[in-house]
Amino acid sequence: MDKRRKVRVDFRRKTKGDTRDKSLTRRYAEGDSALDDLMPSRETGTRKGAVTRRGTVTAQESDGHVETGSPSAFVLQPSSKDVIRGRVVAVQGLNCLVETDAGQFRCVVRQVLKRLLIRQRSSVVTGDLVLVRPAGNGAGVIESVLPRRGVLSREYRGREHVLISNVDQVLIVGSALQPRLKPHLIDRFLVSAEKSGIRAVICINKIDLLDPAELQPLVGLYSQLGYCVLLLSATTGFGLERLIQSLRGRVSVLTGQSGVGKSSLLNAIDPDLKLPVGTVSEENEKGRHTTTTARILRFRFGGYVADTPGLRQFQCWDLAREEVANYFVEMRPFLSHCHFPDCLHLDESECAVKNAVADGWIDERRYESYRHMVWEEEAGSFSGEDE
Ligand SMILES: Nc1nc2c(ncn2[C@@H]2O[C@H](COP(=O)(O)OP(=O)(O)O)[C@@H](O)[C@H]2O)c(=O)[nH]1
Ligand SMILES: [Mg+2]
Ligand SMILES: [Zn+2]
Repeated sequence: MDKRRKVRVDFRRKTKGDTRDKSLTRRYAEGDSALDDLMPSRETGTRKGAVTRRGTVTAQESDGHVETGSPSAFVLQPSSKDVIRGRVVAVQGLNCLVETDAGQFRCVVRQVLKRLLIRQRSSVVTGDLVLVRPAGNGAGVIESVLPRRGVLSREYRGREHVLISNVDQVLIVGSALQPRLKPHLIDRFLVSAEKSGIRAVICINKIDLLDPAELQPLVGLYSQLGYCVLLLSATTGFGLERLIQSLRGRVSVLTGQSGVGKSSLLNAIDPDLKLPVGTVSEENEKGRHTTTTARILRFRFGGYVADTPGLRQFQCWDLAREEVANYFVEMRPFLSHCHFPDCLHLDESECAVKNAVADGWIDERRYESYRHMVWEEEAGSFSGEDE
């Protein structure tokens, strides 16, 4: 009896539909406009709340071969030559705010493009590079979406939903103390970055709270793996020049636990941003009534940063445990040398990865991170937040 119930729980966990899903559903029920574009309701022109599970499945079948994240097909011939290239910096319901060299435009999406996107179960998202036809008075029409790269997405009912596109890099932010550094969390974010094919920069803030020499082993390890590591202090200004250099001219996403100082760092390098600091913003991110629309903010020194609570938990939505090892860069050279081709590098015999750990080629703590991730993946509870 007991045994049966256990099996059923595991199965449900595996199929996901867990916390993230619930919060999406709740926010959707509360009319969160940011979620409009994640929802299939536009398809039939039905109003919010009219989405049925059945509808989702039907559409999936007819268009099953089209991936949400495969955008090259979005490019339509513009209807006229008077189009300007721009970047979508915010999406609100049916409107997109597009920044161009000729200023900002409040845009709607051209009908024919909208229909094409709907058929592909996609929509214009923040970060998209688009061609805009100005319509006077700061209004415009989006004629095409240029091919995307560096897409961040999350899972919703087993499907990928793009949150933001054309991301150049993710800054994985931790703090030296308060809260103390969590290398396992860094490793998870690194795996997500590797899988998304997005450059990762490791930032350790609040370096003013301890002797930087204490972090040397960790900094050495990640540097050796090829990751850029920045030691920072939003309070004293230490390292901020290098941070600016790494953000300038790129689209960046910051990820990391609450309280590590992400907002403080951004305010310190660009006071115009005026982001809320401290527990208040933490509350907001979890709260019900704040806007969760993805937007990207422009730095005064050039470049953009995404300001989206949902992106805080930057993680993979469809990571299989068999592929985790591929995203630990130092394991790659050994993977083809295991005795079993489907080796998970856990308890198998003649495992080249475990041998490499024993011989000191692979850091033991990193290997522990790997084991944890594979176990969690098995339990279906991979989570980048909290621990
Ligand atoms: N000592 C110290 N405290 C910092 C530093 N950066 C931020 N803090 C504090 O850490 C807390 C959380 O900062 P916040 O920017 O809101 O973190 P976020 O949740 O990651 O955006 C605030 O009380 C900040 O004043 C730093 O470099 N050194
Ligand atoms: Mg913050
Ligand atoms: Zn192995």
